[in-house]
Amino acid sequence: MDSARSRQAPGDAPDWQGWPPEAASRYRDAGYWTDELLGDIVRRQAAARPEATALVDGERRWSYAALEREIAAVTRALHGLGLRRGDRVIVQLPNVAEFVLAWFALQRLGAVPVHAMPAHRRSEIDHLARVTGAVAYVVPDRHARFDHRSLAVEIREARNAVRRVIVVGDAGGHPDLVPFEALRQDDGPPPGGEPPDPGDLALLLLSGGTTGTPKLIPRTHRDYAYNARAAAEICRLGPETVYLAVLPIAFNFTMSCPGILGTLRAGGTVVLAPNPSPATALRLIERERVTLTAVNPPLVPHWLAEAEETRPDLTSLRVLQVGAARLPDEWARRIGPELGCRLQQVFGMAEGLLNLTRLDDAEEIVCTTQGRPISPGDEVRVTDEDGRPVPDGAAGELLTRGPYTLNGYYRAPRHTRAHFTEDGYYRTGDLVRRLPSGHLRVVGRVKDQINRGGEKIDATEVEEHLLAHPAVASAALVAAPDGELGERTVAFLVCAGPPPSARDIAAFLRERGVAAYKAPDRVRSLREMPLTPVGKIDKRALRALTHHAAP
Ligand code: OOB
Repeated sequence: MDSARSRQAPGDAPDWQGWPPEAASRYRDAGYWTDELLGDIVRRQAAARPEATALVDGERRWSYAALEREIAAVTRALHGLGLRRGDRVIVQLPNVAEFVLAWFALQRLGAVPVHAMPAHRRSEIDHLARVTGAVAYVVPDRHARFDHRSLAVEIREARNAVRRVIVVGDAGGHPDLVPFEALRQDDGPPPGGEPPDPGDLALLLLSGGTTGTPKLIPRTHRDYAYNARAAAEICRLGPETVYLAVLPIAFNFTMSCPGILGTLRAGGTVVLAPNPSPATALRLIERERVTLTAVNPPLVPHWLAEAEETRPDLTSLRVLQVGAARLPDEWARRIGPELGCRLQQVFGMAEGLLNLTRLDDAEEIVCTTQGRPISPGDEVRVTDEDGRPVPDGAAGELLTRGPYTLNGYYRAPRHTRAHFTEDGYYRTGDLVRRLPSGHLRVVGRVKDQINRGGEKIDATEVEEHLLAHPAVASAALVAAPDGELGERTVAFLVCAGPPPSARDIAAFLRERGVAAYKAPDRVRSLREMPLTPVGKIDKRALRALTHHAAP
């Protein structure tokens, strides 16, 4: 069954909507969908090339055979903790090997990792726990000067369903926290239990969101495996590939575009960067002879400056992928000459559709477009405000459906209805121009979202928090253009008394458990909000004001 899937009582709404049967058989016939399970990726390579290096994390290195042994151990241990097929598990880890171990172990059990970002705090995690009914939560001890153990204990107290908290690092002897180390020691026969079906829910990704709270994106074994495979073919990955994971592993870009899954599927080596600093990354490229890596646009000028200054040996690097936000054409043109590698632009979304420039595209296309869809099965429409297709070259909203694009959000039927057409196209909210070659240029956005250098901020979500501030009577968050990040956030507030400063607001949001990157970069107070003729806050007028906003 490929349509609606549910583990709920009959009569309840399904958790998520799968592909219509007609599309599903088309994708199978075309060979996009196979019966490959995500949990088998490492197992297969361990049989083919046991000695080859699969994973590098600092001084720790795993051959495929060693990685396979560890994944098997963690799988048994998680089974021993009671995790079963269909269980949701929040994984909030930085780029450490344990992410990879836990993720594949969960796949083997048919359990579903929920990809939280390391920067998420109580507000976001509590929401994920509530919506998914997660039964476990995997955290680091501390990361980026934040103690995740105390947050985990809080979540466990608030959400009864969260029975297990697993800590990578020092669990501090806390009785409710299971040290990850204990899972790695396990040995014995493989756990029994029903294996997952390729059409099962395999993971839940977070959407940038557009209406209040982050929405969850259901991805199945077959669509996610296809995503990784198709991207890996275009990037020509093979056993000689060495991929450096710079951006968070939890991000779809890093995980499967082609990222970690594409590289491991091809028998290559994945190297984890402990932080996104250019010095760290460039040293790792030199030391590990990295051939492919991926960054967001704000990192590009820093990489160029670092390379110029320290002159590392980057001769191994074949391709630098850049995506998640619009890369300015001028930066794009500097990458080839200054880093000595090929640029690949990546325009993707957790919801599915992935666009890549090709390795043999003309220089001009690579520097000025954000790529074209990776699959012949991707259907793309560019439409005007009334939903009518616009001619090539004209700007319009990008709509899409295809073999690895969702058909609806997880447990969010109302949101789903608002973001899909009758005939199943996902409304991306991105404004693009399509060239006759099929390449897309991203020229704007119709969704109420701010893209802060690749980090997506849902305006409504932040506005709801701002309105909870006692001094704030009305609030609107908009993007202001920024030379470094592309966009920064400006909060316009109408206040009853003295307006809070940006620092006051940041402290207030932190207190509410909101991730720090969502705090407005600037706060401006207004006597009243500009309104549209129908009485909504006029964000266009506010955006115009940001050009004069004092820092
Ligand atoms: C990636 O995924 P998300 O889910 O964090 O964000 C998706 C949104 C897109 O709808 C678009 O608004 C924006 O991010 N975006 C870009 C872009 N790549 C993504 N806007 C302009 N130029 C680009 N190259 O961001 C993502 C997922 C997989 C691979 C790469 C990025």
